[in-house]
Amino acid sequence: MYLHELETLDHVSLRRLQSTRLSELVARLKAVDSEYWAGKMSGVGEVDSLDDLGSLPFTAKQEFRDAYPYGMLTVPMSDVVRLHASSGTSGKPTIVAYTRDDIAVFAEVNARSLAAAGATRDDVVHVAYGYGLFTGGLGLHYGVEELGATAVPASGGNPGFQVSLMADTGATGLAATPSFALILAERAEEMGLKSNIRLRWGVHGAEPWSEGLRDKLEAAWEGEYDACDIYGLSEVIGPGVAIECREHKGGMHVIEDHFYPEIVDLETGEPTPDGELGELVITTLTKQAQPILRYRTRDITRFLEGACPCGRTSRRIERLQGRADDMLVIRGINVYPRTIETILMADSALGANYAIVVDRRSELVELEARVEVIDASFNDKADEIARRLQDELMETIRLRISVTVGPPGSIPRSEVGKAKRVFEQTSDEDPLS
Ligand code: DLL
Repeated sequence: MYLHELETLDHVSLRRLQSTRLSELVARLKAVDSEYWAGKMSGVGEVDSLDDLGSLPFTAKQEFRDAYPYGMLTVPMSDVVRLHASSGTSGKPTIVAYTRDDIAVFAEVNARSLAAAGATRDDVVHVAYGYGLFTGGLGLHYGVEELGATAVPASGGNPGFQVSLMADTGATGLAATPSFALILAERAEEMGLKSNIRLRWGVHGAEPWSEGLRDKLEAAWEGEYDACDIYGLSEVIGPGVAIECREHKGGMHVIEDHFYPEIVDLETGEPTPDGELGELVITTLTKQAQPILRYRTRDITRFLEGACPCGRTSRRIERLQGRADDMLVIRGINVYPRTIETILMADSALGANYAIVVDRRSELVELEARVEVIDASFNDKADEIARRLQDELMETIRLRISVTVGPPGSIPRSEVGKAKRVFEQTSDEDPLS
């Protein structure tokens, strides 16, 4: 563990620490002289402990757009040492700012995350998240350095070159989206370099992925490879908000001495009963430049019960179901792309790449799942596999989803940024072409 004492704090001490940090934060925010914060904090009374959290207002993504670029700052620009941005789906990006202390926290939470996944100072860590405005590359990079391991700032793209580099530098850890980690594994296989690369662990996140994809990833990198889920979002800090430990994969520890989590009902905003699915809401307890109160992440998950064998005492959340905004409503049935992925990836005859096509050419919207077989020996079984998957999808989701099974390599891969899995079809042109 990177910060053993803090990460194993008993419940009462952790809550006391969180309460102190929250009340200090609220007192500070009330004194900020800006239009945004005056509006946000008007009507907020005393906050002495976490018990008062529910009296604080939520924050929505739209507020970043309205306050663009600097309206949410709580410090003068002379204290800001870095900006990141997340590309919005439309319009202006979301700008996020960091003081020197924020950068130190960003490095700390990523060092803690890497250590949870199994990293030590002896690791050579291949960082293949994009460097730049995206928080993934620099966030993990600073975490690797903070831990004292060796960072290789490879960034995204150019998988052939990256695979050679991993073999040459002796990479033992990999930080990459799950989809890019798979592309690297495929390329290493094609180039005959698989046995020259001895990865022990990976931290994979920034996009939804399933248990089936984990199995395929761990099988692809062979040996002792632990593929751990890492969660984060730029509005809160970037990667390092929650991390799976290698001792008990199946849920992520929220780094809750910095990021206080709630799970609320999407519609009402009320806390969901323990263990039920809802929207993750996060309050930053220590951010300086741009703290955020009760941020509605739109990410759907639930709290997991029980102690974790790794000894960390922070609460755990389940692997994300997806974003509320990504939910498809097809003929009255709600379905998250990740639910479809879970069924597809459980099939051992299939490779790990897939696409979902939402066919909107007629009033009656149709869904199609496109997959590829894992190797050419399955090519002549395509029809049988398609029928099997259609039945399973029908049984689980209660929706007729047509399945098209292609040869290995038939689904396009995205080599930079987050994998695109869902494609809209509105004309006769193939949306994947
Ligand atoms: O994706 C930060 C990050 C970088 C996380 C590297 C993990 C690793 P944004 O670009 O702001 O930040 O996107 C945040 O991505 O609200 C989720 O919807 C999604 N997301 C992030 N991690 C996961 C994950 C980075 N482990 C948005 N599983 C979030 C599923 C994830 N979705």
